[in-house]
Amino acid sequence: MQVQDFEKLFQDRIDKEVKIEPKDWMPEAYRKTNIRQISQHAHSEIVGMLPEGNWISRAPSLKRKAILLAKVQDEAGHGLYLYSAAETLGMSRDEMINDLHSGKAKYSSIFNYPSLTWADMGAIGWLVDGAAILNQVMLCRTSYGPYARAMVRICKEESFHQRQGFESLLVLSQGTEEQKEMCQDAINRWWWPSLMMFGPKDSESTNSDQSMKWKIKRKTNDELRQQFVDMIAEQIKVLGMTLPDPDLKWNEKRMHYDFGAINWEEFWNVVKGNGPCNKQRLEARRKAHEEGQWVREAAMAFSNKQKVKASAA
Ligand code: FAQ
Repeated sequence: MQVQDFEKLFQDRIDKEVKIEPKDWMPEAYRKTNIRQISQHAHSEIVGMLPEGNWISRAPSLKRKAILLAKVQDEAGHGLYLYSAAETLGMSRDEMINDLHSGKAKYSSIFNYPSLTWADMGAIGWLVDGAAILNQVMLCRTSYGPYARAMVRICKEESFHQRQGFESLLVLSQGTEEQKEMCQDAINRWWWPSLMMFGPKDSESTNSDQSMKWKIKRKTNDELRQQFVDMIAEQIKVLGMTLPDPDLKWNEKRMHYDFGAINWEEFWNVVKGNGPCNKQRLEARRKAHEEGQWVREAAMAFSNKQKVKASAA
C-alpha cells in the first residue's frame, strides 16, 4: 500500500470516531502535533502550580490551605498523566522537560502573570480553571486515545477547582469593603489573560485547520472563547462584581455576549517569553528539577535493585 492509502484509512477511522492508539499507523505530522499539544499541556499544568503554590503558606485558614494544597497537588498529577500520554507517541519525558527548561517548548501564557493577593487564588480557580475546563471537556473526545482518557480524569478534578475558586470569591464579595475591592481587583487583572488562554483568533491560528480535520480539536479557539465569555458574563452577576470590559453586552441577534478587543500584542509578547513572570517561572522549574536529581537517582537505584532481585528469584 502507498502512504496515501494509509492516510486515507487513517482519516476514515477518525471520521468514524475510532480512537487512534499508540501502536496504530499515523501520519508523522499527527504524531508531532499531538506531542506538541500534549507536552505543552503537561508543561502548563506543572508551571501552573507556581502562581498558586506561592499562596499555600499564606492561606487565611486551615480549610483554605487544605483546599489549595489539594488543588496544586491535582495539577501535578495532571502534568504526570499528560507526560505519560505524550510518551506513548515516542518522545521521552527527559526530552520534553529539557525543551521546557531551554525555553523551546511553550506552556500556557496565563501562568506568566503574578498572583498578588489572596483573591487571586479565587480568580485563578474560577477564571483560569473555568477556561481550562471548557477546552478540556472538548479534549475528552479528542481522537488520540491516551490523551482523551487522561482528559476524562482531569476534567473531574478541574470542576472541583473551578467551584472552590468561585466559592472563595463569593465569600470575599460578601465581606468587608477591602475584601470586595480585593475581589474586584483580582477579576480585573485575570479577565483578559484568561481570554487569551484559548489561543490566537481563528484567522491567526496556524494549527487549528489540520487539528480540526484530525479531530484533535473539536472546537476552534474563538468558539471556545465565546462559550467562556457567555458563561462568565452570567456567573459574575451572582458575585455582584463586574468584568473589566465596557463593550461586554448581550447580543440578542447572535444570542451571545459581544466583548471588547483582546490585546494580541500583549499575548504574543508573553508567548515569546517577555511576560511579567516568564523568567521567574522557568528559573523556578529548573531549580526544582536540579534539586530533585537525588530523588530520581534514588528511585532508579531502587528500581535496578528490584530488577536484580526479581531476576535472581
Ligand atoms: N499560551 O495554532 P494555535 C490549565 C501557541 S491547562 C501559549 O491556535 P493550537 C490547568 C500555540 O502553541 C492550560 N502559547 O495552536 C490549570 C501555537 O504555537 P506552536 C493549558 C499559545 O495548539 C489551571 C501558536 O500559539 N491548556 O490551565 C497559547 O491549535 C490552573 C498558534 O496557536 C492546554 O494546553 C497560549 N494560551 O491551539 C493548571 C490545552 N495559545 O505550538 C494550573 C491543550 C496558543 O505551533 C492552575 N491545548 N499558543 O509553536 C490546546 O487546546 C491548544 O494547544 C490551544 C492552542 C487551544 C491552547
